[in-house]
Amino acid sequence: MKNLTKIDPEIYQEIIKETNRQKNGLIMIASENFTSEAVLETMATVLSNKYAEGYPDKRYYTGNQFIDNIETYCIERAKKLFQAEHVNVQPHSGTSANLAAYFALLKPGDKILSMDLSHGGHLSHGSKASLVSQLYQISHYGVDPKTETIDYDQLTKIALAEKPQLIISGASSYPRQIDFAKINQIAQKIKAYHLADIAHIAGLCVANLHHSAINNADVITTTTHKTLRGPRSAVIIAKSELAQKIDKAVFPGIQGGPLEHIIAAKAVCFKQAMSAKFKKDQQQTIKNATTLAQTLLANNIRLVSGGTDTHLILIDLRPLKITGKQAADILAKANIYTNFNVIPFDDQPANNPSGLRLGAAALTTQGLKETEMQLIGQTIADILKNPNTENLQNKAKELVEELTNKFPIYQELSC
Ligand code: DSN
Repeated sequence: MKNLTKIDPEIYQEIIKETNRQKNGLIMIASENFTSEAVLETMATVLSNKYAEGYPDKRYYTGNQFIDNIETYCIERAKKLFQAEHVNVQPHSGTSANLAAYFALLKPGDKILSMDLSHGGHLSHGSKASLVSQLYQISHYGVDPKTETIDYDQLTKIALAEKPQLIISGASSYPRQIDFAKINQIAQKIKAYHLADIAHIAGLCVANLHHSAINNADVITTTTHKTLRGPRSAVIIAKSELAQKIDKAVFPGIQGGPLEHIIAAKAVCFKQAMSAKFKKDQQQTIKNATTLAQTLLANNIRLVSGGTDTHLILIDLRPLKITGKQAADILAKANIYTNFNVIPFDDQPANNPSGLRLGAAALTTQGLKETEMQLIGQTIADILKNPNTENLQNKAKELVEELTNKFPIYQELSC
């Protein structure tokens, strides 16, 4: 970054500090990951300079012959990776992808049935705080209070009573497998569209480690930077009969010029996600999350739903008498990064809820395996049970240093 160093030392310094923070900490935020150097290189290119409103061979600007090739590579790879009939690779983010899908499938005032935010759903699925709740009538399903897994009977009852035009499956803080086929059957019964938002589990899905949403949903949205390990962005996957509607909804519906440097980076990500190594890493992600969950459970830490089937774990902190924010802050002091999260039936507010969400995706990318997950799980359990013990925090910092030295990430990036 020789130009940035000279032109803007302030921003350069902050980038270096953030690089070091990522390299010297344990990134356990379930939605984060380390993208590859190849993806990082692609994002920092002149592709960022180009306007390309429209789609390959149908642009509103000249000079797009190479951009068209890049976007076509991205589309074709995405179709192969997701075994999809149609993919729109232009959405900037998961929320943009969801908004475009709603715009394609619904009219203002239509009804959406989605998972409650506090039970694991996502803001863009119709939370009160989101624009979505002002445009559509929202009802929610949730988890069973005993099992803390999706209550499909309740979902069916609400679907039959409300007759929504759209049912959304998918979640942000739900540690168990989602039965997309079952939800699809419910949607078909009431002639509703089914949108599966697989943002968190996309990597697991393409590695065949999670129930498939392909052929079990009309539209699938996903971000590309979580388990999929690509750039910060999203795509929409659809049946071919919805292709035109989806494309029109993305552009000119809700977006202008596509981010072609990010689309190129998504193409690189999709190529990497088709490799045997990627599949193996996704298997390891689940093994790592499972080991972490088992270690926490062995230390009497309560996990929502009693464990995990995925990359994600949700701790219920209520028995420990600390809040999610306290827990996340204490762990961050030891360079262990997690996030506070609402849990099902939480009586605390979203800005200081009763849960702590952990993920194993980034640590797995870094090369950590079960042995290390046991050490990390034991350390987190000790700290959560004794939040004010400085000695334990120092021990945790030492472990983090040892592991990040042993499993370095981004060795080519200067720090
Ligand atoms: N905010 C993301 C997450 O952390 O799960 C979802 O968009």
